[in-house]
Amino acid sequence: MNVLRPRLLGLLASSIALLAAAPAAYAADGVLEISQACAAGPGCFPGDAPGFPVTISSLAGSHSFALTSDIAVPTNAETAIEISRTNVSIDLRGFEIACRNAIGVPCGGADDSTQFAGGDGIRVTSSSVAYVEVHGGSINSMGDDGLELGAHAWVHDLRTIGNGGVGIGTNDSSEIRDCQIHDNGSHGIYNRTSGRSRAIGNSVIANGGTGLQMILEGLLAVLSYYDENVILNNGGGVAAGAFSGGGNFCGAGGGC
Ligand SMILES: [Ca+2]
Repeated sequence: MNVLRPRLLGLLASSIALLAAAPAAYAADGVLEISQACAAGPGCFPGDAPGFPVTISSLAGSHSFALTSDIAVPTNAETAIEISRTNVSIDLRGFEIACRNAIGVPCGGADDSTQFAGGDGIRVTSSSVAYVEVHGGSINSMGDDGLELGAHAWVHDLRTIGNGGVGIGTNDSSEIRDCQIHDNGSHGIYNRTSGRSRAIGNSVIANGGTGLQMILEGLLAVLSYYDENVILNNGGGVAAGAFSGGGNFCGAGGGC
């Protein structure tokens, strides 16, 4: 009998065990992929522990991320994706992030109105996590906010529908462009801190709070700018503290 064979088999077995224990890291062209299987399972890349949320940290090894399936969290207290590193891009690739119960029924609507506390679609771990880009899909029926990002966020070509809290939340110096923000429980667009932001070409309809809340803290608030938006049937229209470019269409639920 070949004496090397048992040792070889042992090495093979331990290698398989290591592979099974390691977080699954799928890299195609440097893009790290996020799927329901890895998100609810072993984790999607280094730094992401098993189960929700998917954690994007500096350990992940890339600035570029993309969905490869719909993502469903099972309760309205859970967040789908949480980001702790600055300068990250997430391409949703047409997929949906949502809260759905065991039989697939949307489970949103539990707004706790507290930043960083409820079940959000995608959020940063603190307001100092800046320069996050999200685009290309939808975030629906989450317990709290669709998006809860920090300063210098760039959100475009996105739908946020029927979330319990804010549709799209950012901090200062952010850009929200070409998004549909409908039927969320709180504000449509909420730029929480001092202005210097732009909202361009969005459809902001039937949100429970103010359509555009681009406020309000300090003098810089007046430097926010919005144009080419449709803002209808929200709890309020546009909060004071932003300049209109004049091309907005506003109706019921307040002027702009
Ligand atoms: Ca995780």
